[in-house]
Amino acid sequence: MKSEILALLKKYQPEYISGEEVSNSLQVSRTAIWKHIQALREDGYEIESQPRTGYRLTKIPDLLYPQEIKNKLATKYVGQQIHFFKTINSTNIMAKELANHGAVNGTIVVTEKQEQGRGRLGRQWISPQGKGIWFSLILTPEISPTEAPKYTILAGVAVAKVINRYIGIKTGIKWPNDILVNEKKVCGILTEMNAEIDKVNYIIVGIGINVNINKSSFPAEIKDIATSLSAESGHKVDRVGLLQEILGELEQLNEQFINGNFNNILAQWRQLSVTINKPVTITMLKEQFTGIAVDIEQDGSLVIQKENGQKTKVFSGEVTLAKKK
Ligand code: BT5
Repeated sequence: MKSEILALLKKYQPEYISGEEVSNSLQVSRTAIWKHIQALREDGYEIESQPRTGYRLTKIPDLLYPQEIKNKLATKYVGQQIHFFKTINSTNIMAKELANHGAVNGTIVVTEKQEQGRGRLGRQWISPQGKGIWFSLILTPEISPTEAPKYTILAGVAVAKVINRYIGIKTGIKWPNDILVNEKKVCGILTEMNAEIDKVNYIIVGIGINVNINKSSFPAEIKDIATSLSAESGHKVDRVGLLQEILGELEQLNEQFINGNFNNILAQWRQLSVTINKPVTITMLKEQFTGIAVDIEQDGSLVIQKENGQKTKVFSGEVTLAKKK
């Protein structure tokens, strides 16, 4: 009922709607309406009330509420089920729990703040309150475990394309999972899976985007490597709108992938990549070498041409781009 009342208020915005009209169209008592209005106010919605005129919505809070994300969301399944938390340890951890309990394909977990946001290999992902988009998408494609890394590629393309289009600033993808603006990291992706030997049960695509973070508020350990969309564009970014665009793009690319068109996604990745044709240093767990990143393969691996001309495929590791002279 609360969300139906909210929907009515939005429909009438910026005008008033009378208590009587709400009561008639939703078949609910005036006292119940008042209680729901109070609850909406507690959620951060600003609603004016006038004795004979009724109610008027004057401000929607800057929060990633499911009802806001779902409002006019143009997807069939991605983001149609939303689990929202004001604070959580990590959306990837919660997404795994939900997937283990049968969450449907396309479910997302979204939060305002992560207390144990995670990067790869147990690294930390800094996720301050109300300033970013920290979310995880659960997908259940019928693929083999070797195909899972393709989801990092797919998600990178989705985020980079949307930032270019929606915010109008130029992004690049650094293999395997970083989205950069002006050579600094604005987004990281953590793809995890649950699988048997030859079948994926589910994929979790965790995406963290620094949206409205002041450069000065990044902690010392990342202030030289991180940036945010507001810092780069010079204006505050509408997080709900941005997330809706990303969910739409993720669904479209996922459809391409499951219909056998991963090549199309790879072609877009090559266009957006800041790694291809660049001198790079690759750091793996036990090894480090340099070369030119010449291509990305179907399996999501990066092809490096070493100085002796030999080509080698890299499946995981850290890429450092040579500094511009
Ligand atoms: C990543 O790991 O870049 C993957 C980050 C994925 C975060 C999302 S948020 C929603 C979901 N839930 C989670 O718990 N995680 C996912 P990696 O490539 O390992 O990079 C981690 C490194 O990036 C850290 O060691 C820092 O150097 C740096 N870093 C940490 N927080 C950052 C931030 N907010 N912005 C930019 N860089 C950051």
